[in-house]
This record gives sequence, structure tokens and C-alpha cells, in this order.
Amino acid sequence: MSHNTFGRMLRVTTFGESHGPAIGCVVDGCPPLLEIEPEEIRRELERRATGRSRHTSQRKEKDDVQILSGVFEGKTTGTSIALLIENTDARSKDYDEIKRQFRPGHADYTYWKKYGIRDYRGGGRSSARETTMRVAAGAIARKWLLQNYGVEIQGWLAQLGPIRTDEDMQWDTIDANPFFCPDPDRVAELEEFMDQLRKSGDSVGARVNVVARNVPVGLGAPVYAKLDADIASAMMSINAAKAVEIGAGFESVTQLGTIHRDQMTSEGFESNHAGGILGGISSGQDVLVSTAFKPTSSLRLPCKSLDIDGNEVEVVTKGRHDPCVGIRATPIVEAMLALVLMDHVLIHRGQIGQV
Ligand code: EPS
Repeated sequence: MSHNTFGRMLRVTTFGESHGPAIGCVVDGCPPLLEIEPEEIRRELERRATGRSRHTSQRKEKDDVQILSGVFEGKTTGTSIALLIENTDARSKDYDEIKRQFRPGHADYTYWKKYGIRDYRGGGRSSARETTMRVAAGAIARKWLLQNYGVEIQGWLAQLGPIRTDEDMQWDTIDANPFFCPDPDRVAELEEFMDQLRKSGDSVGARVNVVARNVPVGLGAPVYAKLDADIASAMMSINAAKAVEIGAGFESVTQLGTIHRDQMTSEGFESNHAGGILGGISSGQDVLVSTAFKPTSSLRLPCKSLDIDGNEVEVVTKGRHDPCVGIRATPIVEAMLALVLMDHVLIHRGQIGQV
């Protein structure tokens, strides 16, 4: 078992390495008759792609997705949907020097210890390139949720390093800048911060939030299929994710019960500290999720490490790396939330019927 599949009723399997010939996925369990065109998937892929600004990796992948199966005459057939994207701009020689070395903070070390072999080119399977297929699969889930339940999913960059960006939310500006920053007044500050960071050769972390609106009441199960547990697992499976909060999250530690409880009136809930999930089951309120991403570990600044024989070495990473992976993470968290929600709608329909 190498665990490349997630989901119960909607099962997504991804495959491929960053510098292999292609990456791909198989989405199994999507109901028939959903209209889907490659162009709709491509639009989502473009939002996540590298090279959209000087602040991300300059690797230029076309991410030209092909639908190989499961769609006939523009509609899903109910069979497995296979999607494929060829890798066209990998530069493997950048990785020659770290072939036998471990980048501190990277999966290099643990992959080697576990499997005794690793595709060191671009991090192989541990590369964020894999998230392309999550976004491709997520495009299908997003469309299905919107058409069938009116569910809308929107993510945004809430913080980059020390810069909070969500204090004055202007929803319609999120997609108008390459950071997915919801406050246009903060974009210049982000640009300047990133320019300096890039010059210094260092990297930084970020917080990326996502909301799902119009989520039906009743998704999730009380114990081993809690909706929040499955969302947290999905978010933590994204490269570089280090923490996930649902609703008030860690703020709940200092909140009093009288504050945290979301009072109910005939007009609805008065607040949403629960993040739309109570006892593992959706309440019909907005589902609110926040994910922390660590700073990228592939740095050109030298550091101490070991090689595969245990010798002390100085590691310098070449290549075209993202100084902040959080900048491109918004479409990924949106996709993962869509996939979990669709899976839970299908589970609910299997046990209880239409939500
Ligand atoms: C990545 C390193 C860079 C990024 C890559 C993720 O790849 P490389 O060094 O192989 O050029 O460009 O991201 C993508 C290619 C992508 O599509 O997201 C890493 O180490 O995770």
C-alpha cells in the first residue's frame, strides 16, 4: 500500500513525479451526466500554475490537461475519469548535486530512510507538482457541487510571513492579483516583501483560508468520518502544510464557552466559531478552514546536512523554486475542500438519501 488514493465514494488517485514524463489522476465515483470540458479544468489549473508572476517558480509548464476516459460527448459517463498532463519543462540537471544529499526540512531524508530509493529530480513524488492533479480533480468536484447544491468555494491568502492580508476583505479582488490577496491595498506590500525575500535567497510561510458556502446540513458522521477530520486530513496531505484550523481553531483555547458557542435564533446562528461543523457534521453554516504552510526548504543559501552515507556536507539547492508555496496554495485548498465535500455528499446519499 503506497497510499496514492483518497476519498471513500469519490476516490481520487494521483500518479507521477515532477520530472517524469507525465502526471495524472483517476477520479472514480463521479455521477454520470455532469457536463465538463477540458477548458473548465484548464482554467482552474492556470490559477495554480507556476510562472504567473516573478514571485513563484519560473518553471513554465503548459498544464495542458487531456481527458482520457470517463467523459463522452462532453458529459461524465459514471466510469473512471482519467486525466493526464505531460511534464514539458523539467530541468533535472539542477538536481545533480543533491542526488546524494538531504535538504534539511525536505522529504528527501524521510523518503530515503523509508523506501531506500528516491527520485531526487525536483523532489520526485514529494514535489508540489503533484498538487496540479488535485486541482484538476477538484475542478470536477467544484462544478458538481455548484450545479447540484449551489455550493461555492473561495480561498484566499490570509497571511504571508508577517503580513496579514485579510483585515479588509474585498472578495471580488481575490483573483485579480497573483497572491490571491483579498485586500488590494496590501498587494504592493506583498510585492516588496517578496522581492526582498527573493534577493536574500530565503523563503517564508503563509496562511491560506477557504470558505465553502451553501453547504447542506448533515454532511459527515459522528465518529470516524467526521467532516472536519476528513477536511483536516485532506489539507494536511498538501505539500508543506503544517497546521489546519476549523472555524475559531486555536483561538478556541482562550475563548470562553459563552463566546465560542454560536447562539441560535429563528433567524439562524449568531456567529460561526464552529466553522460550520458541529460534532463532525455540517450545520449549514459556512465551512471555514485555515491552513498553515511552512517556508520552502529548497534554498540556495548553504546549510549543514548529511549525505546518504552519513557524511556531513554543505547543501546548496539550485532550481526554480517558490520562495513561498502559500502564494500558489489557494486553488489547492479550494480543490481539496471541494473533493472532501463531494465525497461526503455521495456518502450521505448512500446511507440516508438526498441531502
Ligand atoms: C517544486 C520545485 C519546482 C517547482 C515545482 C515544485 O520544480 P523544479 O525544480 O522541478 O523546476 O517549479 O512546481 C511545479 C512544477 C508545479 O507545477 O507546481 C518543488 O520542489 O516542490
